[in-house]
Amino acid sequence: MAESYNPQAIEAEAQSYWDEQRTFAVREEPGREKFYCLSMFPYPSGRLHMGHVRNYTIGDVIARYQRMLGKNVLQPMGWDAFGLPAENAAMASGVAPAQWTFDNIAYMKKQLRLLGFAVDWEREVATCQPEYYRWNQWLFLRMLEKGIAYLKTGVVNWDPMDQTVLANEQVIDGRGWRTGALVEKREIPMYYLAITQYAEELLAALDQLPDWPEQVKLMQKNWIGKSHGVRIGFPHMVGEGGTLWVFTTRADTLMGATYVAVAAEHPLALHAAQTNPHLAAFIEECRHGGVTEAELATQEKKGMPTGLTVTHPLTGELLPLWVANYVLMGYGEGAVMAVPAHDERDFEFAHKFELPIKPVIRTRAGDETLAPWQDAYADYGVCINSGQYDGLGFEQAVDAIAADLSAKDLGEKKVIWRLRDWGVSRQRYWGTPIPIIHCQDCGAVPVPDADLPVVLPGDLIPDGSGNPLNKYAEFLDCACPRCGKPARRETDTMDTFVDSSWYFFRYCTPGATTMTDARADYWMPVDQYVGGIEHAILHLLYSRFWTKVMRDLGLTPVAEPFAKLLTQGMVVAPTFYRETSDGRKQWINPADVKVQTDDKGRPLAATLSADGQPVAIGGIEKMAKSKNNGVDPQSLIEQYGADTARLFMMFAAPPDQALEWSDAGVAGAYRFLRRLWFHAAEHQEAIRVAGDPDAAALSGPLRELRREVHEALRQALYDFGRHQFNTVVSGGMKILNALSRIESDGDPCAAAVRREGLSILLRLLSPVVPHVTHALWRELGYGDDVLDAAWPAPDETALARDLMTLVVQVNGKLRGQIEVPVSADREFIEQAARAEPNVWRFVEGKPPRKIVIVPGKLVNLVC
Ligand code: ANZ
Ligand code: ZN
Repeated sequence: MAESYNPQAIEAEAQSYWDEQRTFAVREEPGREKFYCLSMFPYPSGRLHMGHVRNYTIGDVIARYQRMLGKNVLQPMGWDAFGLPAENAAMASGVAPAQWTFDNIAYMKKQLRLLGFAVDWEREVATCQPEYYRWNQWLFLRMLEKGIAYLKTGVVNWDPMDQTVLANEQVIDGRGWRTGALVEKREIPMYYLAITQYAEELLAALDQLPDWPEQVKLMQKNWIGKSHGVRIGFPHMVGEGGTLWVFTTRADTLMGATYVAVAAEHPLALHAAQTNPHLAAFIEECRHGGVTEAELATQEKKGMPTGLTVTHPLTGELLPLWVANYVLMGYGEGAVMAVPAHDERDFEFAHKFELPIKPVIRTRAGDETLAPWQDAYADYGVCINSGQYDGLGFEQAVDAIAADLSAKDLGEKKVIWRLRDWGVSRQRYWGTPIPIIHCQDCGAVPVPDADLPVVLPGDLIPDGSGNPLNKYAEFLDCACPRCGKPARRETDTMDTFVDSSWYFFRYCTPGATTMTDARADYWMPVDQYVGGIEHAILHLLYSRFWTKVMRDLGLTPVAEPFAKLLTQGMVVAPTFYRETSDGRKQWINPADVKVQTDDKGRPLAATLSADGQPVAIGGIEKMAKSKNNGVDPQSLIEQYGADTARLFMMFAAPPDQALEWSDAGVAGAYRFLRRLWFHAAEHQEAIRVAGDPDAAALSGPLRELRREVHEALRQALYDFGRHQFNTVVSGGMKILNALSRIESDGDPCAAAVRREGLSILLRLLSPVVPHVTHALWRELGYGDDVLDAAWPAPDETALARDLMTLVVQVNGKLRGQIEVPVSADREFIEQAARAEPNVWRFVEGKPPRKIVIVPGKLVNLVC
């Protein structure tokens, strides 16, 4: 074999071996345990980044580990191929979105292949292919039939200059990204998927996902947002009179309500605006504000009185009615009873507009009567200033108040949800066409199944003025499926979250002529899903929902798509910058910087390599273009090879924690692989001819050394099971260190221990560094393919210790320690303890009065 480690040659050889053997192509094998290992598929942006490399390496290590355990492992890969960047690229460079996307896929696929992932590429899916998205359309039609998909008006961002709808990310500070024009809200008809019909199950089933991170489950839970509260009516005399309903989770604070506020779109606000131009202008202003909840929570509190009043349902007091920008039309009743003493937002608002603040809950400090109030007290406590409800705790007060309101027909307990139905219509080109045809006579008519897929033309070039499908007659013009008259095709496409909601089913059934088939019943659910925490809410929730819809349509027996979830940590790196003359930070790539460090490796100062002048050291941050602190995986692989990249990634941090980039760490990983190669090359001949170690015949250092190997193996196997790959790698390093201490190759016992030790090491590390272990497995004559080898198991006889260490005490004080054979009897231990020089000094040679022996632990001599 080659004397020196040549990763490029080794990796190319291993990869072509796997390709020729079709090593990772799998089929269903009923009766054999399967393992479906899935990493979140990438958006084909053009190049892999380090986050991808980390994600897919973690997934690959798990997949290969499970395969070594003997399971039938499916690890597929594909492309989340629809989305806005392809349209932007088309606009910027004139390359059609389909072309751009497939070019990127080809390039990134080459990069992925260089990393040696154990992927069954015969199952590759790109979501922009008609054979994939036709099933988005097909399931959408089934949802229409079941009333899960429906049409409703929704609010969109409208750029008045470009005459186009903008995606949320195209609105920057309230203005269109291209035109800079003030963005307006427009109401247009859109399709929604009734995910709220599944809210209860989506929430309850989280409890049946023990192998999901708690944090992710909590985020889903908050997003679904089940609120128990009371719907309370405030009678009013507006128009012909009526009742204004609010929703509150704090009915116990009803006696502290000092005003009532409605959303700008609320009918009472619109009514008041008819005779109040100021209010009308304010409502108009609110229409330009943010739409997301985060925007509403953080924006400055604005409001205006309507001049109207409503009646407190219990006291009969008249309360002023305000319009406030922090009240959402789409939540609860679109109206709140405001209790400034106990709600942050109401407090801020009341403070600003000098509305009364009335405390009705005892604070823990008992200081509620002290004015002026600094802040709302939002915790629970007993009622005060609340008449007959004084002294009641939260639940008692809510029950009593709800009962009294109910007697007047002005209240009832109610559960509401934060979760909204999923609006899937996008006024964008590069997505799945919504399979609807608009006919003047028949209205919105579903495309018949036989006419699916509605194929998206791939070569239109958007010019910025909206969806190019709107001007493309070949797509637009069609016949009404119902009456045959000329009709117009729907040009909205589906939210790209649809594409990622079921791709894991499609991987199971390549070539299927139905949405899914029995093969998916074998593979689903995904046993291990690996991906970024940024998808903890929407992608996972939509996938869970889509799967449940498929289940209800009889397409799968599976209710939850992902049995286990691992959310990997970020890849972070130091940042460096210089300030430009106008005070902006110019970020400098770490590769162009020389850093001086202290003896603990902490950075002291940095200079730009090009000019030797200092640069400022910024914080450690997520690798990103904006901070110019990324390292390109391609150059890493070219310099060191894929195994080094993989080894560094696995060794530097546990998968779920942040991984800090370190050039020294990468170089260290490379050195280890070189040492491993060198060790194997040096002892190749001896290993090839050596036999198996005879456990009984081993003694002394060789026996001890073999014990170390098996102990490291035992620990590493445990760490593999809990996905603690960094300590798996350090276990491998321990084994190599132990084997390096074997001196002689001439001694057959020594050669046997080395042979066994290296075979353990290669199998153990094969999931992490598959190429070098593949090559060495063959070179050392262990077999053809390390992937077919049995997963190593520690040998119990090797683990047994010859000697044990006992602590020796004199009168309970630690005075020394002794090593005795595990089989030593009491007398032997006593003699050894007394012979220990330090112990001898303390007992002064006198026989002790009593000797206590705790087996395996200590000896205490009582004098
Ligand atoms: C009175 C009150 C007193 C409230 C108090 C809180 C604290 P969750 O838990 O998220 O369901 N609210 C209700 N509808 C709203 C809307 N359309 N827009 C903005 N806020 C609204 O929150 C329920 C609480 O959010 C309700 O309870 C209401 O304020 C507010 F000391 O009512 B509360
Ligand atoms: Zn028609």
